[in-house]
Amino acid sequence: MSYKLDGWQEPTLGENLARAGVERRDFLKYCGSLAAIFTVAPSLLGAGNEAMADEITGDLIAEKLADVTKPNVVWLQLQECTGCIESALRSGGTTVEEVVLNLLSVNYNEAIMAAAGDAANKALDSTNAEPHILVVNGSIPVKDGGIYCTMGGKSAEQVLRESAENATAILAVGACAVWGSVQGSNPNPTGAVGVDQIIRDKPVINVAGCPPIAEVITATVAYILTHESLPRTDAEGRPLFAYDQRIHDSCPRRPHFDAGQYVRTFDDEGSRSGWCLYEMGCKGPSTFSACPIIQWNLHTSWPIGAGHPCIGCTEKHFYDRFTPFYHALPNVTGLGIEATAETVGWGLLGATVVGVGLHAGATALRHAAAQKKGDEPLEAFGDIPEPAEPVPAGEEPAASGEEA
Ligand code: FSX
Repeated sequence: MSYKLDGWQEPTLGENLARAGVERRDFLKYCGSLAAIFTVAPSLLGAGNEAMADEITGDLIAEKLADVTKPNVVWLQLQECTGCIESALRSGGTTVEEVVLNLLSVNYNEAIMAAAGDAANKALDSTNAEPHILVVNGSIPVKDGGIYCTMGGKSAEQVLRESAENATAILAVGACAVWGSVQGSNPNPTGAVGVDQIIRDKPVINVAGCPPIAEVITATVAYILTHESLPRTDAEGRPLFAYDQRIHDSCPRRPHFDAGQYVRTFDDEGSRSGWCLYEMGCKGPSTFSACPIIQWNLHTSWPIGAGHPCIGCTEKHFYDRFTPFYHALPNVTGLGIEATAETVGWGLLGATVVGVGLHAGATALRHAAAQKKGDEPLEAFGDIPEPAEPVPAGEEPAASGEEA
């Protein structure tokens, strides 16, 4: 299925870049970073297609992106906090990224457009009448006739259905648009649901997170524009290039988990030494996202990097499943696979080296099995290593001997 839109308007991105005085070198650098995101998870290519990984280069993306002409976009803000569009608008600090965002002709967005009233409604109607990309932030309330979120006298559900009709690609951006998020949590007073619970006759790409990583939002858009197809997704509709890896497997605090070194209070010695946040409620062992790799604010930091446990916001119904956030996950699968490797892993897997690769492989198998069952359970896989005493600040914690 092709997602190339008829009637896209000139000029091309390449022409826009030239007019904006953006150097080709900077554009190539940006495209190189996109290529890196697309290949975060080479496994997304699937068996027999591994060679394609070499084809996803910055040069190729630059070539394709430069030829793209402005697609029209309807970007809806439904029940949400505007954090997602804040994230998207602050996706980078370079002129190139600004121009790439300007590549989209966002004809309707409640948060940033100047138009109001009838003019805004007309902009929405006229864009909806033609092929366009639909981006949705926020959940859709379906209780009580949808009265909890209305625009121009129409319910959010009605606006969504009308906007989806001629859409050639639909992106649900943020946990709210994907699963309903906090509003959709028990007792869900507004009957909040995600986009793919309303739009069932077209694929919906779920860019999960509260908010999603800015680069993942723009990379998903760039992927569609350059590939003229939708990215491959997991069972939850999330693009595999960004949601194929478990946070726990790439976490820089992982050696401390392996060594049984846990933070127990936010200001203890373990906290100051950067130990594992599992006992503080970290949901990294049950959460799939590229957070440790891409991070936020131009790779400045990320929640776990800043010393806060992951709350699992890229996972389905994370608020109902993962609260209280500061309680340790019960019987978490994967916790202790290293600790039990000597008693289980060696014999079971016949390996001579147990490291993250093996761990990730075991995780992938379990994840795939869980996906087949339709949901990702809170996992129960192994024993939790005995906690070690925190070391004083400034001293190196003992390493487990295994690579993170
Ligand atoms: Fe939800 Fe987004 Fe969290 Fe907020 O649009 S995913 S509450 S960051 O803003 O929808």
